[in-house]
Amino acid sequence: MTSTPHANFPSPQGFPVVIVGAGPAGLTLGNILRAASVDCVVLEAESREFIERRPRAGVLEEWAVRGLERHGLAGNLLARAQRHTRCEFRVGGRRHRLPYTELTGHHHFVYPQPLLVTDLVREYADVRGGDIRFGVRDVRLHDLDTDRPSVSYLCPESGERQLIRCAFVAGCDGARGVTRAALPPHAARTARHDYGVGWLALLAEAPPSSDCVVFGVHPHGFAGHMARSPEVTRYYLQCPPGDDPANWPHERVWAELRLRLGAADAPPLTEGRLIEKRVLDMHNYVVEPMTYGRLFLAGDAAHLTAPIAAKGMNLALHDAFLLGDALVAHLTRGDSEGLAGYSAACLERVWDCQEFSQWLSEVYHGTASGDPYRAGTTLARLRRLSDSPRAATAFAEQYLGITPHTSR
Ligand code: RFL
Repeated sequence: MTSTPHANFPSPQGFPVVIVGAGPAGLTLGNILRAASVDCVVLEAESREFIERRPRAGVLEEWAVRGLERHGLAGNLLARAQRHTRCEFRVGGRRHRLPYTELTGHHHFVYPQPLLVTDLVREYADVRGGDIRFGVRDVRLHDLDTDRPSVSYLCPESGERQLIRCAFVAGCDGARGVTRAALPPHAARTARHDYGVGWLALLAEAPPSSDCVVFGVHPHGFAGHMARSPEVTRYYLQCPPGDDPANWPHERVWAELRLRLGAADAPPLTEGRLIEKRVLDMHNYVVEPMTYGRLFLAGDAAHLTAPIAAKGMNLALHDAFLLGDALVAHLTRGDSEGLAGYSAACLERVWDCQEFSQWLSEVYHGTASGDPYRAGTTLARLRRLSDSPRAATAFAEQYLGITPHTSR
């Protein structure tokens, strides 16, 4: 994959930066480069319609939204996103509300990922005139360890291999992309963690049943409720890893959600048609360093955080901000400090989120583990969150992504 291209390519093109992948990371990076008049091309395997509809994340941290705003990318988001100020744990039939905005002064924004991607594509391609090629096949990276790398792909229209010469390659192609595999094993280490549980991820055509995110901690397993829009709500149900969604017909889903999210004086769940039903195995990985030669990974390509703590898209944006600023500094002013420190700067926040995700996973899954020791420590954690304002504030800071470097 990092080979020298030997084929006889029709007149190779040249761009300072090739971005592989048009998710939140790649599109944000492309927009930052275009705003600084740094030319780039985005290569995306799917169609524009597909990426603008793909449902995924919804919870954005305030610092990430401020970062988008700084780069002129948050207009629609600020006008349309909901602001969330608290979350709620339901345990043993009781509700405990954690007012994180009251504790920290910060809040979450809820804005579905497809809307953000739609905004970012429009701004990049239609407003800033950026080059984006959809439906590309078989992307390959070449000569990454030289100062003249290149990227090739099969053109969907002609079926011919096209070559683009560049100075830098940004690997923003997510968890199932190809750029991560271009890091030779001797040059990078991948740390992995498997939580050993699955989540049935559901989207229901139903208005939210609460004004905040709800975490149900139940001996049957975790259940989650997250608003996405006034019409659509995301729910999660813990299930065995690799479970078949067909094992979860409509009636079983709603019966388990009612049970696991049930609490005295909680309003009943508003039920609706299930428009997405898929099983996610909860596992994480981190690639260190996130760079090799002229390749810089960003977002899920470099690190996966299962949706336990709603961190993945936020981290993807963090990487894109840092990489965008670093590439602009290097390519317009010859300042290479940002590129040299890129991986280390990203990984600080990444590991912070990994640690929080691991902690929260135990809160979600401990009581259903069948292990009375884990169940006991889980309940102790939950009691501390509800009894100690200091513990609640520490939780809130991690949940909102507030770090000593938040303003970066
Ligand atoms: P993406 O969004 O996966 O985009 C990668 C893009 O690369 C394309 N691609 C290729 N293009 C060219 N050549 C190839 N060989 C290619 N291979 C792939 C893909 O088509 C795609 O367009 O990665 P990026 O930009 O790093 O963004 C990461 C986020 O999408 C991800 O972390 C979040 O969705 C995770 N996540 C959440 N994150 C949050 O911060 N808050 C949340 O509330 C939240 N909820 C979630 C989530 C992820 C979920 N799933 C489905 C795993 C909820 C769920 C259910």
